Amino acid sequence: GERKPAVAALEDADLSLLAARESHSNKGTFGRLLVIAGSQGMSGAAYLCAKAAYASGCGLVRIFTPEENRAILQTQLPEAVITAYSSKKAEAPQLLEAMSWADTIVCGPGIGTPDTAAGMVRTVIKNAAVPVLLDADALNVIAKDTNLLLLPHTELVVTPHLGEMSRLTGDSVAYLQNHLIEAADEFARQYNVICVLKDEHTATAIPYSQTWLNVSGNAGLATAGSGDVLSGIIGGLMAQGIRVEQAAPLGVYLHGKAGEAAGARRSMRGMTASDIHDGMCEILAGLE
Ligand code: NPW
Ligand code: AMP
Ligand code: MG
Repeated sequence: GERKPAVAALEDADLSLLAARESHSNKGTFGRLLVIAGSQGMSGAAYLCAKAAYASGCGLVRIFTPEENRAILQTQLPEAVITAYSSKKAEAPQLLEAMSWADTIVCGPGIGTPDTAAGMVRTVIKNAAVPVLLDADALNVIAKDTNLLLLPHTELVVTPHLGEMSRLTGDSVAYLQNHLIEAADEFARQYNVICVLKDEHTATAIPYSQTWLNVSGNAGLATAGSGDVLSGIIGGLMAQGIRVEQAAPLGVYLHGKAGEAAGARRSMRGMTASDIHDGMCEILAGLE
């Protein structure tokens, strides 16, 4: 029968879910995030995601990316540690080593969908011992074999936009747009994942529990790389030890607030995904 999920919205008062930054601390206190992202021609996705994780307060970010991206990422984001894989040898042993270092894994922004990317997604789902967020091309890989999500897995967050969700479920974008909450809720229960179904008002479904409808944000967020920033924010919150069921809706809300701050400074038309990083700092500064 029809099951109507309970829906609620976060508001500014809920930003208190971000506890004060522990003063007796070091970078390890704030978590290690592995970002599996980027491909040749898409180093930007890795940059935007990793930088957003730092902007959320994460202590250490390591980027797993093709060798071609090493120099550019080290230059753009010297704070990140780079583990680069070469197309000349198998990446799985290197990936498993990097995964064993991490408190949380984000996989997918800009990885493309060739066989190497598919192999990495499979390796992550099958072998991760920590919470995982799957975004972008990781979802496009899974769309070709949704049974991957039925494998035993650690806590999983998926962050599809409507195009990606349409590939995952076979539903049309128009249908999903009109049934956003139900679609997120059904997917969450079917695969036991937290489903962040992104649109103007993103729905975040926690399986067999609450579904959140986001109210922050603006049309300035409709820009290239905006979703890569979101996966970095949520991953960064998860790595800091915020419970996954809280990190997902909180990250979505913060991303929206950061977008509002960026829009106010740069205009909704003029802002780019990088401005969302600055917006994050502005919002977080207001909380400290
Ligand atoms: P339309 O026709 O545009 O309205 P794809 P992608 C639809 C990386 N990036 N409501 C959309 O519809 C990403 O991380 C790298 C309705 C279109 O059909 C990925 O790995 C960047 N429709 C990879 O690129 C910056 C919606 O979905 C389709 C919708 C490909 O990701 C850019 C487009 O989706 C990018 O982030 C909505 N709310 N949202 C870089 N600089 O390195 C989406 N659609 O084909 O999955 O392409 O999202 O660009
Ligand atoms: P992606 O398509 O993966 O780059 O993700 C886009 C991000 O921007 C998601 O978090 C969306 O919820 C957000 N977004 C896109 N368009 C809008 C809009 N018109 N209003 C508010 N948020 C949006
Ligand atoms: Mg995206």
